[in-house]
Amino acid sequence: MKIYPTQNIRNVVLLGSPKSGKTTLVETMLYEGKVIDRRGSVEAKTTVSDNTEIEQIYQRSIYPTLLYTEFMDNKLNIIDTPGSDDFVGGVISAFKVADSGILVVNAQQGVEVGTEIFARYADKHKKPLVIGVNQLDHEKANWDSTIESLKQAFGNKVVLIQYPIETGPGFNAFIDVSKMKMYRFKDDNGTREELDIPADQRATAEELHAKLAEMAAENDESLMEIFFEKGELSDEEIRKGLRLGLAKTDIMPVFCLSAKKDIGVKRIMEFLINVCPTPDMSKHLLKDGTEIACDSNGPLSIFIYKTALEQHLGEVSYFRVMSGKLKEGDDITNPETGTKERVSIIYAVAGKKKEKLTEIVAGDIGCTVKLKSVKTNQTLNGGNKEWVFQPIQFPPSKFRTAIKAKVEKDEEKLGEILNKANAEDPTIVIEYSKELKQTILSGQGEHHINILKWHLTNTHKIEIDLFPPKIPYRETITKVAVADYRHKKQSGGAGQFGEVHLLIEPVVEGVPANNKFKVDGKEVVLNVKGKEEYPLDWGGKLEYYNCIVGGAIDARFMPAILKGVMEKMEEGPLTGSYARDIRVFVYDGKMHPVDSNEISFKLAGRNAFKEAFKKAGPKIMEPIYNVEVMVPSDCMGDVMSDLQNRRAMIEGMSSEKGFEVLKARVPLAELHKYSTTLSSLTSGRATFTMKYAEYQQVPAEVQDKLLKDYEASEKEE
Ligand SMILES: Nc1nc2c(ncn2[C@@H]2O[C@H](COP(=O)(O)OP(=O)(O)OP(=O)(O)O)[C@@H](O)[C@H]2O)c(=O)[nH]1
Ligand SMILES: [Mg+2]
Repeated sequence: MKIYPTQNIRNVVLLGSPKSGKTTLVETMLYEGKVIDRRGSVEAKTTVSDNTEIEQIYQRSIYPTLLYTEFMDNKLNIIDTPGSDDFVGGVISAFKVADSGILVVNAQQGVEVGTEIFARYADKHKKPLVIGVNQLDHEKANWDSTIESLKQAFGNKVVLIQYPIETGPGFNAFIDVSKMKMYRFKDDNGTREELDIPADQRATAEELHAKLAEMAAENDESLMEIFFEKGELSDEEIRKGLRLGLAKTDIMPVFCLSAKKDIGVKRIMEFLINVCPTPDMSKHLLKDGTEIACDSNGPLSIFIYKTALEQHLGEVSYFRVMSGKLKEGDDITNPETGTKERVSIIYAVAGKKKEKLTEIVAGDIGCTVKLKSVKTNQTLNGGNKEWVFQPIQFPPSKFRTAIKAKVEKDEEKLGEILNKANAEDPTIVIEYSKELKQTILSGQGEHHINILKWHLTNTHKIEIDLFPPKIPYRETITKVAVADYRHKKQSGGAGQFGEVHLLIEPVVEGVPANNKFKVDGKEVVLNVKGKEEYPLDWGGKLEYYNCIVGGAIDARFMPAILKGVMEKMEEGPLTGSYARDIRVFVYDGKMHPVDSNEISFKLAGRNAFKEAFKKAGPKIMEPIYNVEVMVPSDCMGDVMSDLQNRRAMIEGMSSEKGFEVLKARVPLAELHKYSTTLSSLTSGRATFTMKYAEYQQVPAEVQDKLLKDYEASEKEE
């Protein structure tokens, strides 16, 4: 393949709801670009893009796939992304390297929740979108309602470049109101005729053309002047206006497509080349905020946006050249780790098909293999450059599960593989929770995790169990209580003796500790001699007061008592969860001249604390999450009643362009597999986000159940 200069490269991400036809579209684009001479299909598991075993099993895209195609002396780097919300990480990483996108909309459905979500992400990343209304050949295709839903969702950004003469199986022609031509297709292989617009379509076409010219003109003053003067713009002027409007993400031009029948595909490719932004138009910032120009004569720098383990190749690193030129054999350095890497080979990529390049320039996307230690989101520079590009910001996870190898000897290997999985897909997060004593695996949804499970079983031959993760409950108290405990042991030689009297009360933020208390109706006054305050790793704090009078307990035993209390705070008296926000006043006790030692006081402190805790109106607290659900209006009732069954507090509802946005606070304990339920309630048409909010006391019946469960599990052990 020849070396394409920056101006002749277009980087385009394909986005859209599941099954809208992205993979089929890129297949046809490769065919039009003569990268392949026969088109495969998703059903036959023969597409270039969905080339992994797991994608073929599920007949859907799972990974973002890079595919080049050559057209009109330009190189198009297309990134085909998965439509399912579970794999959104791949879409987000594609935004980092693409300069524009095609939002593929299924003409059977019109705008779906997924369409809207991806458009939002594109907006956030300031990437212009072209809309491809696909599947117009399908008998259920509905052009008018699709356009209506597009206008509802994206308002007056939507501008028609084309419209079909007929939809359904008879779809074989559309009017292009930019070129003012009709394109008619003779076969399913993209053979087209360019014809004059038939008389009965002229009025509609002219009206839409005028609208298009006006929208194009609005992006530039000189165009505006021409438009007012002549009431018209030339083809070239319309292109210029659209190019400006697209770059500002002010317009979303709409095209007609049947990816399957190769109708409209060539025309959208021409538009990508003639009008869509070139790589040097995107802004790329370093971590320190400096903007780096995409200049092939600048210093060499590449950004790794994806890594993957591929058959026959090993570790493959996908990158965009951010600046300069990368040549075969170049040495580049990772400024963050100091690691030097040699690029022994460079490939242009069309899925599995890799075409060797001797050089690749700024703005182009490719891959290399066998780098020593490169991860997604890293920058590699030539010379001594210290450039580090801003990393891709992956969305927080919304599905948690505990994971364990079925046989213990696999645990170590499992850990290694999971760490690698995270390096390849940063939306897979692994964390060992010391508190829960579980390895917690998080991802974007159950399907996301199941794909990983499939790889563990099939690729790595490790059998695992997935099970609901424990909830990080907290324990606290609600009132004052006292307790005393004598630890005494007389066995053979030296005995053990320690007696501790203590009082506990809840820490209430903003209410300082007092020395007067009411305990069981009696007034108690303590003589506070010292106070220590300990913020706790798991949130909240412990305040520890020394109120000993008359030397009842030696000062040297006070740390041991604290240690005992702390041990019980770490394994709360109710359910073994962390305790928080408690004041402990040690006010009396007894020593033995010979038998008292630290261990005795630690045990006495621990047990006195435990007894007092149980009398002090103990409560279990649970983590509450802010949940925001985006749901089509017709599913609202089901989603709402499901949330209510999850002890949700509905906080608000608002309508947004055909969807309802529901805000609620939901206990984490009730959110297990929420993404799966939501998906089945709405046939995958809804989405949600969740974010930790605060700890709240659990309702009485939940507390009772937790206490019983804990008791039972203690007995078992
Ligand atoms: N009739 C018709 N069917 C199409 C067209 N494009 C795609 N399909 C079919 O729609 C289904 C989904 O197509 P894909 O290309 O896998 O869709 P996708 O958007 O890549 O789906 P995900 O990867 O799951 O997000 C397949 O059965 C295709 O054959 C089209 O233009 N017309
Ligand atoms: Mg696909």
